[in-house]
Amino acid sequence: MKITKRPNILLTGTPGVGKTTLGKELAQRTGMAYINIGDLAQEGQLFDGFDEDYQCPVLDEDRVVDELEDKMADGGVIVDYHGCDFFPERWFHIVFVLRTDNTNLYSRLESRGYTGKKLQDNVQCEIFQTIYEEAMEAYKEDMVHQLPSNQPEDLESNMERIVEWLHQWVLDNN
Ligand code: DAT
Repeated sequence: MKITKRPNILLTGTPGVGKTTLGKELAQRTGMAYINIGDLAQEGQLFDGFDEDYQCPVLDEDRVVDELEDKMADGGVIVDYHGCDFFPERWFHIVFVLRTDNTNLYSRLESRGYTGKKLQDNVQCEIFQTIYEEAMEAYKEDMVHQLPSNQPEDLESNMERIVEWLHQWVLDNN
């Protein structure tokens, strides 16, 4: 039996930009596996200490990488996380950084219950394009693509764009 090779996709960007929404929908449409790193860490308690500033546990990056290594080697995985520089570069065939306008992001995070410093810092993270720059440093520049994620139409067009890229990748690599 011939097994079709499939790529791994990284969805990254500031919290609230729509990674989970896009990732889950994409997984449903393509049959790829969807992995939310936050959920994975929660389930496996892959934490190392506690961040007093943000009142949240700190991700144990090494254990996350160990946990995922075998699955990533098989391909066909969509990874969702608001950071991207601790994953092995070789894992991914393409990296999408979702981007959301500030006012839009502000209200999304506010309705998620973020307040004060946490809210301000996350909006600033988007304004300073922190994750985009992190991605451009961690991966080959031509692998990194920004996707606008402001309105429902963006979700649809991003999905179409990724599905099209995926089909082409599968044709080229099998
Ligand atoms: P993330 O996983 O990046 O934290 P999310 O998928 O949980 O983000 O989305 C945050 C909120 O924004 C959620 O209420 C759904 C909404 N949202 C996501 N994508 C959107 C889009 N393209 N247009 C409008 N709202 C969107």
